[in-house]
Amino acid sequence: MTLPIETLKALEQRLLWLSAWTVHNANHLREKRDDDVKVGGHQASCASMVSILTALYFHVLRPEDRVAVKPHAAPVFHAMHYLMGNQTREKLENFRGYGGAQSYPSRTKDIDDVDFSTGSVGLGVAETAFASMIQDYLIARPWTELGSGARKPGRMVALVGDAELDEGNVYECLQEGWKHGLRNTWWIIDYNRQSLDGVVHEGLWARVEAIFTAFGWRVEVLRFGALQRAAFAEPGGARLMAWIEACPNSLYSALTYRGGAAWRKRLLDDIGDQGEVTALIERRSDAELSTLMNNLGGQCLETLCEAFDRAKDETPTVFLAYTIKGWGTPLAGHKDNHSGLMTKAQMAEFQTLMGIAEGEEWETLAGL
Ligand SMILES: Cc1ncc(C[n+]2csc(CCOP(=O)(O)OP(=O)(O)O)c2C)c(N)n1
Ligand SMILES: [Mg+2]
Repeated sequence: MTLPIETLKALEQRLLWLSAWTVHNANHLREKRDDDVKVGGHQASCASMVSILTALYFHVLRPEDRVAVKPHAAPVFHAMHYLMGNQTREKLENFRGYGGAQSYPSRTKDIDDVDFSTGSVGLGVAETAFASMIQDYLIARPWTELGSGARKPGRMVALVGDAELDEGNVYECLQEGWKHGLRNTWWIIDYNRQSLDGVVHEGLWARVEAIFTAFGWRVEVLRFGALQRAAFAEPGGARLMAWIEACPNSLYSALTYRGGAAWRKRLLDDIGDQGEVTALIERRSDAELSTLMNNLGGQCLETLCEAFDRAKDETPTVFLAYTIKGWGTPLAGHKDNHSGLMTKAQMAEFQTLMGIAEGEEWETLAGL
């Protein structure tokens, strides 16, 4: 069964809310023990991946597939299982506490069916490729469940933070995979172009594309969302597209953080023409302009679902999904958002925006 986009959108918004709330509760509401200096958690890292997880889990994943979730997206993974009844409110309330849901997905400590433990960046990524090679080894042995056909082979999927590509083991495993005819492996890169303490180098995507192509992978670059592509088709749209393509990562982040009015000023300064381009920009309110500029490929459910549907054969595939760190929250694009937390005031504003009534924060269907 395919869920309609509106349903996927509602699920995505539930994941955005619940992951942020879980971290907020642990830091600002839960009673602290004397030695709890800081609880932590990563609201912005979660936000950049909510659309990807939604499209993957609720549109394309099959029971036989296995997933390594980027370490800092653990709250999104837990939120998803909470919605499905596989995670408890008690464990979410105790996030990062003793016996609570883990800050990085853990096979031994979490109860919500984690496939690969992650935490050390780059490790979960490589594990999926090796898991796929082991799967092929088993398929070739008739006495195994996979070999006899009693069990279906699955795809091994890694949800990857862009800074995970700094880890050397990723490249060791690309080479090993090439030697062994790697297949049934997907890596979905959350290309928010922000790491722990800085902006990712300009033009990394071109290097990524070249490396993966060299090792026989299919590369799917998901740069623009459906709203953006529709705007590019309007008169003057080609100029807007060219501007986005040339925009440095640091400027895109800064304007994202500052919002619609800042986008308008900068775009009019740079490409305003008193003609088609100006009209395209002026047709939109500040809020609409901000939504448009935030609608990158990795934050667009239609774009993600279509790309996943296209990757039908066994070819190993990397999806380079452009995202916004902190998407949909007041942390979007802020330079210190990696372990930054929404303040109580920002959270209250975000709660209103999400339509969550007071006292219903943990309700699975709140805001719907
Ligand atoms: C092996 C290893 N080195 C360093 C770290 C510290 N560390 C935690 S998060 C992070 C960067 C995360 O950036 P990115 O992968 O882009 O994820 P994002 O939060 O932007 O989605 C680093 C280096 C780690 N967890 N593991
Ligand atoms: Mg990043």
